[in-house]
Amino acid sequence: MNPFDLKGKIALVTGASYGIGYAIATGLAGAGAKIVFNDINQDLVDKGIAAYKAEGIEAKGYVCDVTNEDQVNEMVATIEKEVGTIDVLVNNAGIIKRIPMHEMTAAEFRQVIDIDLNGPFIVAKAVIPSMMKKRSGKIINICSMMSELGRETVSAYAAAKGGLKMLTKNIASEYGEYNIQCNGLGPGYIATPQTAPLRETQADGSRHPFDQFIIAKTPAARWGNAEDLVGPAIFLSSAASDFVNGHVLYVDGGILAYIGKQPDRK
Ligand code: NAP
Ligand code: GCO
Repeated sequence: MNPFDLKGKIALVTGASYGIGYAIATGLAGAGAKIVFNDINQDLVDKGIAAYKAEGIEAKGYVCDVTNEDQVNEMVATIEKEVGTIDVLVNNAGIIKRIPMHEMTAAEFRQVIDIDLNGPFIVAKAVIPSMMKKRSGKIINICSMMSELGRETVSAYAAAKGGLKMLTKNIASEYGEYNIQCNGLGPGYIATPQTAPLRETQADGSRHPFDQFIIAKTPAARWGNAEDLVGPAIFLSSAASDFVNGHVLYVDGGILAYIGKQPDRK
């Protein structure tokens, strides 16, 4: 029996029209899962469905704001009626606001916390009852380097992702007896639209200072690609991880292990 086989499983990936969510969903489909996903508006959902179809994946897409409990409950009920019980939830939807904390408004802080922390709570809460009945389920929360580290301008995001790490451990603790495993996936710095501003080529043609910084901080000496997350996501979604619970698997090229390259060392 192949422990990584997802045939017969239904996986919900939030915010998965593109970016990391899309790559993870495509990978889970490649391992045999049926993909359902949501995004914030119909235009994104339609684009996502078309992109999955181009990959030969018949994904079902739903318009749903993960911060809206009524929308989430309706989406989960519709999926359970139209497709079946959700076996795997990947809480991927998220935003970041890069603003110095003393300039950030409370409303901006709350918006990041709402999407990046309250959203995963709301969606996990909606899928857990059916997983409890089935006595089986996988919940994967997309954490971050900022679940462990801080940096300038990302106070709200770090607070949310730090909280998401602890929400992951608490879901693991509270629902492990129902054979539900909840783990985090902690991407390092990944080349997606969300990090595009950090990789922009400068007017003089040089690399963005932050781009150079990340290369020096990463033993792999490169930014990650969304595809680097697929294998770890399949692992955490499959029987291969049935005794892995409450863990955050960092997929960061080694950033968290490394003090960083000495500036003048070639
Ligand atoms: P992305 O390119 O910005 O994609 C995020 C997706 O989530 C977008 O489709 C976005 O829709 C959607 N979304 C935003 N708010 C939503 C809401 N309220 N309800 C439903 N969907 C919503 O981001 P990404 O780089 O793929 O990141 C995906 C996840 O990985 C995020 O949780 C992020 O924090 C995390 N992460 C990213 C990196 C990285 O380096 N890229 C590293 C570590 C962790 P819109 O297009 O409308 O915004
Ligand atoms: C930033 C980046 C990071 C990445 C990711 C790192 O501004 O520092 O956006 O936060 O998105 O979360 O793991």
